[in-house]
Amino acid sequence: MANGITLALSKGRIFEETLPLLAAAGIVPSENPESSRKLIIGTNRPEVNLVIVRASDTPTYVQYGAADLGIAGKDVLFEHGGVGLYQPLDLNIAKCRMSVAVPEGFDYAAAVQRGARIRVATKYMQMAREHFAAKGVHVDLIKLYGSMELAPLVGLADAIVDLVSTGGTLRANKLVEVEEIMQISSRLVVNQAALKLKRELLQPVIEAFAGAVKP
Ligand code: PRT
Ligand code: MG
Repeated sequence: MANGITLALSKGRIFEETLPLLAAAGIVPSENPESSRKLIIGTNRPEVNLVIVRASDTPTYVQYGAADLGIAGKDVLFEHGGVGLYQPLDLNIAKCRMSVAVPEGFDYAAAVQRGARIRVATKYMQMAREHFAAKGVHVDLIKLYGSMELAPLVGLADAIVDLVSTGGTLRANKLVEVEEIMQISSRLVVNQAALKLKRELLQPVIEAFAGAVKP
């Protein structure tokens, strides 16, 4: 794939919401990763391939040049740190927010007020650490890899830091949002070396994406 370009995408919401952007760049995937088990997917353009990766792995593939470009959530980019990545565009897709949530009965404001140590379960250690440090709130962070909503229900944590979109998952587990940390959307990330070496292939894709971004 040295002569072409490789785009790293995760399946699910990012893949679905990227399809119209790809179409604007004249790129149509030959298979749907949801039904295919292939991890390398061709397109209508012989020089463009897609690689299907875990959402949190996208920045790593692009950082090391295994993919020339990719699409990743701000949450994922924040945890990765962004080393080696050029981030030319906010694509305004896969939107949600990073928030602090607690069980319905827990008085978060009072706990913060009296300077209690709060136990917080999250997959987003970097984001949580910086948020609470900036507020001067003492926390013990507990790293989880998923189903954060369960942690306060079984006494593992007082609070969680997680992504919220409709709020349905929080409601279903009797949790309430008490603080929004930041608005999240997905960005286009490009390998810095590839941008120089493959500019004539990458630049038109970046420009087509820019023209197709919805406000
Ligand atoms: O596979 P891996 O664990 O590495 O990643 P992932 O499961 O986070 O991937 P995926 O495909 O689910 O999410 C990819 C990106 O979509 C994330 O990095 C976010 O930037 C973005 N995104 C947008 C979301 C959501 N909305 C979202 N609602 N990612 C996750 N959620 C989850 C959230 O964690 C919670 O469990 O959905 C649940 C809440 O949804 P509501 O609608 O009930 O509030
Ligand atoms: Mg998920």
